[in-house]
Amino acid sequence: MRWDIFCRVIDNYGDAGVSWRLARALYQEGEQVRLWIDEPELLDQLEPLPGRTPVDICPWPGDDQVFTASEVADVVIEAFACDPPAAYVAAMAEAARSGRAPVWINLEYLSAEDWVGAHHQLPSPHPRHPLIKYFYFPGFTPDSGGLIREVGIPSDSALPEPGRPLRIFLFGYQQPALSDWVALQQSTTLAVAPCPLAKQIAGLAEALPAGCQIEWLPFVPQTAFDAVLRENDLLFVRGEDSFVRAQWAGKPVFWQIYPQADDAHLVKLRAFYEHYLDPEILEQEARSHFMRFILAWNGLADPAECAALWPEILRLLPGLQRNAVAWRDRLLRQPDLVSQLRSFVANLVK
Ligand code: TRH
Repeated sequence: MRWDIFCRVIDNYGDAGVSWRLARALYQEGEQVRLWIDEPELLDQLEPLPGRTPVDICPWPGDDQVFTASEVADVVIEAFACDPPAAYVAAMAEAARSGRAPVWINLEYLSAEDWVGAHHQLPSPHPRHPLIKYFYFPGFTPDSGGLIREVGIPSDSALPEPGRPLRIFLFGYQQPALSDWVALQQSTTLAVAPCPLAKQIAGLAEALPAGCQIEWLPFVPQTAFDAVLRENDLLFVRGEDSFVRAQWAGKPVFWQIYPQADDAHLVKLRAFYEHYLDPEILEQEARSHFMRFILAWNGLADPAECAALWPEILRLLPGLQRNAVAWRDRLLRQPDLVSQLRSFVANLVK
């Protein structure tokens, strides 16, 4: 089938990163994919030429661009409710009137909140056109749309042997807890990806404790990113896509969620860790320590908690590692987003 994915970049790499990963995964399943994106140059970083997956990349249509019904794809995905251009929607309506209505999907933000299952796949009829848009929610439970997952995710992952410095991967937004937390890092390598945290750490370099090494990582193509994550013991990630990849790596995930107005992200953050931290692996007290640490890391509690709780987090590492593997294995038992999406579409066009 022909698939058109529409993506508008709000900021950073997440919107492009998720859309590109989806485009690539659909292409690998033999689908014909076009990605319409307003900042196509981001793809030069996410998967540089030459050798890039041959998905058709189209710059976001200009206001004067016209579309005919025959140009409309069989499946239209708008990433994160970005709204395809009006001229394209008009062409979708024309296609629908001639009996060839495309399947229109709004691929929503990822959330572990309870309401996701009840809203996943809900139809929303267009107020003026003979079109239906379906909400598609990625998620962590069988009643959600699942997560993007490439085939052949390696299933090994263990804590470092005693004596080897801990390798901590850092990719995050600027935040107040960092300097006190860095000051506690003994026998640690901080593997720092290009991001605002890197700039913050560079400013602290003089004050680093002995035994804390910094490794400045380059921005690697998305296809190499998973392997970089797997080389580390603890994964401090952010946004949506790096957060999911860290879960596939089977290492403890410290999520810095994309901040929203009025601390709306607090609910999402808690909802995730309430699913992630397994009561059969981590005692109530351990889970509560971890939750307090992660809230502080996100600026949603006193930033001083990060340093205060770090020794406790280090003691919890064996449990956190078992938890990370159990969580990954649980997710692996659920169907991935692309297979679920293709079956959903196939059922609608039957
Ligand atoms: O860049 P982000 O902060 O993206 C955010 C979120 O997606 C948020 O939900 C969205 O609303 C906002 O953008 C607009 O974090 P994220 O999602 O982890 O995206 C980073 C992407 O960059 C991801 O696809 C992985 C990729 N990446 C690489 O490919 N190589 C690298 O070396 C690094 C550091 C990242």
